[in-house]
Amino acid sequence: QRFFLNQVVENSIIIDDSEGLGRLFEGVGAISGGGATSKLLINYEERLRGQILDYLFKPNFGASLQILKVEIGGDVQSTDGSEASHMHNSWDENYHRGYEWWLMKEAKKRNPNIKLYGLPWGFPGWLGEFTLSPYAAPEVTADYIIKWVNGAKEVHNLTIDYVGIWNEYKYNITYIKTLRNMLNSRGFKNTMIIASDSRWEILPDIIKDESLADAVYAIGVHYPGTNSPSNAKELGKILWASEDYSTFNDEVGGGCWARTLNQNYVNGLFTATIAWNLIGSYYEHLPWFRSGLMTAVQPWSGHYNVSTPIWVTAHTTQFTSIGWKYFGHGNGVGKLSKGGSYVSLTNEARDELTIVIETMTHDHSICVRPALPQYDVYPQNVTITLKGSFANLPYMNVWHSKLGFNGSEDQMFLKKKPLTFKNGQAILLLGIDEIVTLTTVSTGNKGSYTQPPEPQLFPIPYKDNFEGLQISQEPYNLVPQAGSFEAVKSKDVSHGVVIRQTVLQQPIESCPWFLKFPIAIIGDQQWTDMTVEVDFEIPKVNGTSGVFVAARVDRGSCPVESSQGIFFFVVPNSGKFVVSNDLVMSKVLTQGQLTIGSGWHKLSLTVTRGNSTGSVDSKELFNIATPSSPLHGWAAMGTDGFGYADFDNLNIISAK
Ligand code: 147
Repeated sequence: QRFFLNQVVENSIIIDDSEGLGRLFEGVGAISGGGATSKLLINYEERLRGQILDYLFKPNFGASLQILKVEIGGDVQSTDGSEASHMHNSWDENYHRGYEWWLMKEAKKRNPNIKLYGLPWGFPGWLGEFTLSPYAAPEVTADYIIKWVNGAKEVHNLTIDYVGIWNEYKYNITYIKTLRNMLNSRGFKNTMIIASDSRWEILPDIIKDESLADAVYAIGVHYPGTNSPSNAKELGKILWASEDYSTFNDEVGGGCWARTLNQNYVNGLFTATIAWNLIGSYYEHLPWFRSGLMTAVQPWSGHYNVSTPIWVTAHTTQFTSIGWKYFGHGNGVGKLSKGGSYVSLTNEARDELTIVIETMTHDHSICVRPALPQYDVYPQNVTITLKGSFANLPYMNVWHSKLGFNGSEDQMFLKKKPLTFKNGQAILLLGIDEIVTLTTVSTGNKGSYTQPPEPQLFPIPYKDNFEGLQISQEPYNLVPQAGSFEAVKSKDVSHGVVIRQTVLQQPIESCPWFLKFPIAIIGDQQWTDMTVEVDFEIPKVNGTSGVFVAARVDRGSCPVESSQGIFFFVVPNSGKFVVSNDLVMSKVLTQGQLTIGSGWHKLSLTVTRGNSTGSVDSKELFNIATPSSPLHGWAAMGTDGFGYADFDNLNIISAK
């Protein structure tokens, strides 16, 4: 009842469609990728994975997302790992790699109306004819992207609604126009281009180049801080916040997301907002831990967390559809006089109305970027006046959230008593850090499942012979940070399914530097002592010069190239082994001669507080004092530069 007190009228919201409406609403979405953000999700047991997917995609259950944006894997490190390209090489085409296909199908299964959007973070090296620019041969890159769009359709029956250019990198006008023309001529007229998934760089080009403007469906801007320059608004071109949020998903994260979702339209006229990321399913100590709408990082225990941004999202998504329209500014869209904001939306028939109000305070809604100028919010009474099509509404359904701070509990997405209107008016008492949805829509629902299992440490001993994997899939729990690792059938029947590092040449990176050592990490970044073994074979054709197994690998993401740890390399090409304190072998601890034949061999590394030993095929090659740093890190395996190498029987015998 505390919402409906009759107190002094301080503030008013007028909802009126009689002078026309504002822009078309194009949805709230989230990103899987950029990169490997959903990596651990697919390893969850079916039942729990289904629950998580319901919280994300199932209409009238949780976040009920309207857009799913995924990475078009490019074999490059793209934040929390690297995602596989559908064309590692010009002569290769495969639409069964990675987890984005699976994820898109799971999303569509739950919500056939969800829109799909693909964006590359980087590209395999053969594109651009080895110039390390994807724009050197625009038709080749456009063909590569369209092959992905076509693979989605042919292999998975997925319609890709939107494609982007190159995440957070330069666009190229010729390329954009080429992509548009080729999409049209190859039967994908309805696949729209969003550009340029960076900041506002493309705006002046769109203003002065009409044919570029025609090629681009919407200007997609990252982290706009809810604002658009006036020439962007005046242009009338569709504006999207095509990447936003990226904030730790506690209460402040929820506040950031609530303020962003409303004010992206109120201040910036953005009509779609897409969160990075969908689900934080990557190991702790990789960057941006818990910066997803929810978190699921323990496939081995089944533990996951449904976080505040899920319910914040529901406040908009459960009561709107793509194709609804916002009301005009001052007629249902605006700022509250005591702080906070409101947006109103209606469907085409104008027989549904949804109003979303947020009163996030400054300190409780700071996002990771950009800086948020100071402002104040106070508790306030708001008079809501309905005019036009909705003047005679008798009542509206009320959904309420209050983010909990200073020891008070979150109250998320709770259905309250309906708000009754008398003569088209009602009064709402708003506290701070609240979200209220007033709506004629009656299908809202807070879905729930019983508590997931308790968290557990990574299970040791850990053995994987990879026999359980579908061909082309990535190994479970092994997270590529550079290169691409996938299941292939070994020529040697006794090895069955093995894991191959598949990248043959330098990809066009998303990182500010080149990553030259394919590496996949596994386990727990806090591990100090461990014994790790893996079998390997280096194929004769396109083989790498060497392979390694490692312990205490202390970092991932782009800095993985400078990671420290204990790396045990076997380099048959030069007839030696090398033990190095870093991945790039600049800090050699010991080395020696080693002659091994072709075929399978076993590599084994044991690191303890005192000493470290390593063997090949059970023959000890070194026993050295363990270097003083780093003190802990993941286990890892990988290759000495690009080229094929096959791995089997990964065995983490002990680790703590
Ligand atoms: C974004 C990436 O696109 C995402 O993949 C993810 O890494 C995210 C993490 O916050 O960051 O890239 C950005 C890079 C720089 C800025 C914004 C986003 N920036 O400088 O404002």
